[in-house]
Amino acid sequence: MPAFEEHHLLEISLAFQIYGEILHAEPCKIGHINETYIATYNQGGVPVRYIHQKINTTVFKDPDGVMNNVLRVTAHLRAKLQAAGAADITRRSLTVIPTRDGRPFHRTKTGECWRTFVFIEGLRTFEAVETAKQAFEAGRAFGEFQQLLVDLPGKRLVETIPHFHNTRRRFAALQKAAAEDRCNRAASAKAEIEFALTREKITGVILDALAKKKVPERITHNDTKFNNVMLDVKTGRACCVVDLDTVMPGCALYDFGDMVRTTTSPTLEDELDLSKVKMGMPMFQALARGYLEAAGSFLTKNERALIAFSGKLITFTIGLRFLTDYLNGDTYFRVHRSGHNLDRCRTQFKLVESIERQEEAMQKFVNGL
Ligand code: GN1
Ligand code: MG
Repeated sequence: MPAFEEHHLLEISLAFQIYGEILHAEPCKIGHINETYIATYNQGGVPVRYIHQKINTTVFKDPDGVMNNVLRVTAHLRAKLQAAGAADITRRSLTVIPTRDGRPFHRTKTGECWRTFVFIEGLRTFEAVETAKQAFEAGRAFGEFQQLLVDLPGKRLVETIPHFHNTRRRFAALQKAAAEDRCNRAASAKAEIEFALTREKITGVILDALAKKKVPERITHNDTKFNNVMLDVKTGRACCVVDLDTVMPGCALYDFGDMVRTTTSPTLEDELDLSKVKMGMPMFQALARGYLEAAGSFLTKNERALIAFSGKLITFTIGLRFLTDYLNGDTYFRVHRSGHNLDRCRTQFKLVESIERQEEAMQKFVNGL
C-alpha cells in the first residue's frame, strides 16, 4: 500500500494554478509534521516539478495565519533579492502557487489543507552535516534570512504555534507526562526523566532576558534544523531556506541554538550509537562564522553573550519534547519504529552533555569573532 493515493493527489493538483497535467508524485520523507509530495507535471511537453504539501492542522491550528505569514515573508524576501539585483530569485526563496480561485491553500471537502510550491531544481538537503563548509553555509543562510526580515513591513506576524520555544512550558509538559505516565513508559525512560529534571534551572534564562527586554524580539525562523536549508548540488552553497511554517516573532538565539543542535554533531537526530554523538568544535566554529557573517550586523551584545548557551538550551528543549511525546504515546512527532522518540531524546541529551563540557570554549570562540 503506498503512503498516499495517486487519485487523491490528482484531485488536489487540479485545485492549483498549474499549467499542465500531473504525471506522477512521490512522497518526500523529510520532516516529522507535514506530508510532502514531489509531483511531476507535463507542461507544454516539458516535465516541471512542484511540491504539494498537506498542512498538519492538528499542529498548525490556524492554516490561514500560517499561509498569510508565508506569503508576506516570501514576498518580502523576493523584493529584497530583486532590489539587490540577485540572480536566480525563484531558487533563492520559496514561491507559493495559488489555487485556481486565488487562495494560498486549498481546503478539501473533508477539511484537509493543501498548498503548493515551485520545486527548486538542482538543490538538495542533508539529514546530517558532512563538512565544516556545510555548517558555515547553514549559519550564513539562516543569518541572512533573519537579516532580510529585519525590516518586514506591516503588523506583527501571527504566532503560528504560541509559546513554541518556551522551555519552561516544555519542562512543565514533561513533568505532567511523567507524572501521568498514560502509556506506562516512564519506567523505560527513568534515566532520561532524571536527566531532564536536574536541569530545570536553565529553562528560564532566555525567557527572562526576553521578558526584561535584555534580548529583543525578532522575526525568526524557529525551525533551523540543517535539513531546512537547501544547498546547491554543484557549488555546495546554501541557496534557499525552507519550512516557513514557524516563521514568527521569536528570539534569534533560538534559531542559532537549533543550528548548533543539528550541525555540530556528525550524527542523525535518532542515532543509536551514542558514542558517536558529539559537539564538534570545528563544526561549531564554522557555523558561528557563517552565522555572524550575516547576522553580526544586527545582533546585540546580550544576544552574543548567550550564543553558546542557546545551543545547549535548544538541544535540551527538543530533547524534552521528544521525551514528552514518547511518554504521551507518540502523538506529535511522526515515528518510524517503536521507541523512536526515546531514541531521539537520548541523542539530544547526549549532545547536551557534550555541549556542557565545551560551552565555555564555544563562547570564548564567539567572543573573539
Ligand atoms: C519538527 O517537521 P520538522 O522536522 O520540520 C518540529 C521542530 C523540531 C523538529 C525536530 C512544528 O520539525 O520543532 O525541532 O521536528 N516542528 C514543529 O526534528 O513542531
Ligand atoms: Mg519544520
